[in-house]
Amino acid sequence: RVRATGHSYEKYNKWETIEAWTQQVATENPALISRSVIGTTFEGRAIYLLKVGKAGQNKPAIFMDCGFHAREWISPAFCQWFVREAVRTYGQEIQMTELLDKLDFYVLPVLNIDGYVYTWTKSRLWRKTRSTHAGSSCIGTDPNRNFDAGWCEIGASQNPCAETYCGPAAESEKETKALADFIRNNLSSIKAYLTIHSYSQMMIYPYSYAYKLGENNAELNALAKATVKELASLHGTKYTYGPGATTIYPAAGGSDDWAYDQGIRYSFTFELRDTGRYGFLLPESQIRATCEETLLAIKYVASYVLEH
Ligand code: ING
Ligand code: ZN
Repeated sequence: RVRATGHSYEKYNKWETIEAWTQQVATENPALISRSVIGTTFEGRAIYLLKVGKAGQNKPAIFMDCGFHAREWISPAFCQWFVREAVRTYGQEIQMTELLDKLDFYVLPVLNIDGYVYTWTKSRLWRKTRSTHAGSSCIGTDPNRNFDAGWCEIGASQNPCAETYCGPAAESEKETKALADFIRNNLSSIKAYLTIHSYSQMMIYPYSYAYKLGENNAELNALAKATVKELASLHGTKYTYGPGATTIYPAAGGSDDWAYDQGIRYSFTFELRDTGRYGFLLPESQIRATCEETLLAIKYVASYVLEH
């Protein structure tokens, strides 16, 4: 037998396993985790959100999502790892204890669940959602071109058959609408927005939808520089960093730009390992090291946000 069907933090888990894990990790850690459903996907699956932190009044929050793009399997693996490390090290490690005492992390383990399921069952390199479009037999919208931030102006396609299809309208996808609604409804508490993708080892900040810089660009640049240094301290993994349009490519409709324009001043896209040797097919043997180094980066950003 290849493997039991149980959950493992060092394996890629199929959706049903991740779904059961969200229930179990919340039930087993009631003092630190609560689970909610923020919406349903095109195919009707529940979109779960874990609130991770010690109970308290008026706490600031950091929102982090994984699994925008179906084939980027290391991304959901990291959200699971982060939650495990939060509950494992709370009360043991000074930094994580302080973070969870003073702020809440909203962790969305998989946004594009339908796409993720499709990569497990039909086509490993699928990227988009699985929604249908009137007048086309092509399937799916790129969730990271579907936000109302220069929507479909650059680096996105109006062709439903394209990998970067922006959708028929901003927030046309049930998944992106659910995420945007949650953030809009919690804007007073959310201080940072972090979205986890792969691959290329980059830390990206606004803007991607235009060649312009955010109001606190110098601060974001300095924070990114210090964060990638922290990340590299563990295994020497080198990240580049900068505004999206000039660092990776111009692309409108991304969630980081949208969150930033909502007033969330710390908004980052992380592109995890690797730089192309395995690409989206990052071996399971690299999950541990990738998640360990990324955890350092996320904790570094969170501690910075807490102080500012
Ligand atoms: N990269 C991102 C993408 O959606 C990106 C890059 C980041 C675009 C931020 C726009 C805004 O294309 C991957 N690998 O998905
Ligand atoms: Zn991606």
